[in-house]
Amino acid sequence: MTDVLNGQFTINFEINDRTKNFPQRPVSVHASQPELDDLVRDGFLIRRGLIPAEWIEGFGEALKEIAAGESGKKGAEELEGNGLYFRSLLQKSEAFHRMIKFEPTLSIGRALLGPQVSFDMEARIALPGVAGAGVPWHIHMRVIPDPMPPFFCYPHSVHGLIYLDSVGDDEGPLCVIPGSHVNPRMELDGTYDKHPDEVQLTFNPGDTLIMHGNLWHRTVPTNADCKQRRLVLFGYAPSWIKNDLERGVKTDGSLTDMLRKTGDAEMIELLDGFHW
Ligand SMILES: O=C(O)CCC(=O)C(=O)O
Ligand SMILES: [Fe+2]
Repeated sequence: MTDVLNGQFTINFEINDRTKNFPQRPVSVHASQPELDDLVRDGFLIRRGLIPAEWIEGFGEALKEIAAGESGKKGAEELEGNGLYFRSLLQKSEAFHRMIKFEPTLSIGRALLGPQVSFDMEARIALPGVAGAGVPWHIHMRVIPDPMPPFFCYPHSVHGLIYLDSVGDDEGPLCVIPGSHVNPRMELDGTYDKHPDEVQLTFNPGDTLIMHGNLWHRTVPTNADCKQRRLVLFGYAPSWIKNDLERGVKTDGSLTDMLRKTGDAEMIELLDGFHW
C-alpha cells in the first residue's frame, strides 16, 4: 500500500452550478497518476489484498444468509453452467454498506467518471466440485448503437470484482483483453474462445480488480476439483444518469408501478432507465 499512498494526489473538481455557488468536490485519489493512466489505457487495475480479511469474512457470512433465503424463490438466479447471482446487495445486508464510501475504490471511480457517482453491488458464486461453471466473453454495457448518435452518452462505468476465495486453475481464472474497453464490437460475445491478447488472472481472497465496465472479460470454466468460488461485484456510474431521484411531493409510486406491470419492454425501459 505504501507506494499507493505516496502516489496519492488530489483533484479539485468544481461543479458548474452557479445557483449553488459552484460546489467544490475535491477527490483525494488512492492511486498515482501513472496507475490511473494505466487504467485508462488498459481498462483495468489490480489491487492485491485490498479488502481486509475480516471484511471478506463478513461478506461471505452475509452471502451465505442471502443465498439460503433466496434459494428456490421466484427470480432466484441459479444459472446452469454459470453459477448463482445475487443482486442489489445493499438492500439485502448491511454487511455490504462499508463498501459505499470505501475511498480506495470510490476515489478512483470519481477520478475517472467525475465526482458524482452512484454505487451498487452484486455477487456471483460458483459451487465447489461443480465442473463447467463459467462466464463467457462479455462486456457489461451492451448498449452502443451504430451509427453513433451525436449526443450519445457513452456508457463509461467503473466496475470492481472483489474475490472472496482463492481462484486458481481449478476455479477458473479471469481472462481480460487489455485495451478492449474501447472496442465494443468484438466478435467474441458469448464464447469461451482463447484470445491471443488475453491475460489470465488468478486471485487470493481480498484481491480486487477495478475495470472499465466495457472491458472484454471471461472466466475459464471450473473443473471438478474446484473449491467454492465467490466474488462480489460493484459498480460506479455517473449518478446524474439515473432519473429516479424523487423530488417535490412524494407519491406512492402506484401509477408508474402499474405501467411497469402491464407495460411492454419499451415501456419498462422508458420508466426504469438502464440497469447494469
Ligand atoms: O467470476 C468472475 O471472475 C467474473 C464474473 C463476471 O465477469 C460477471 O459476473 O460479470
Ligand atoms: Fe463481467
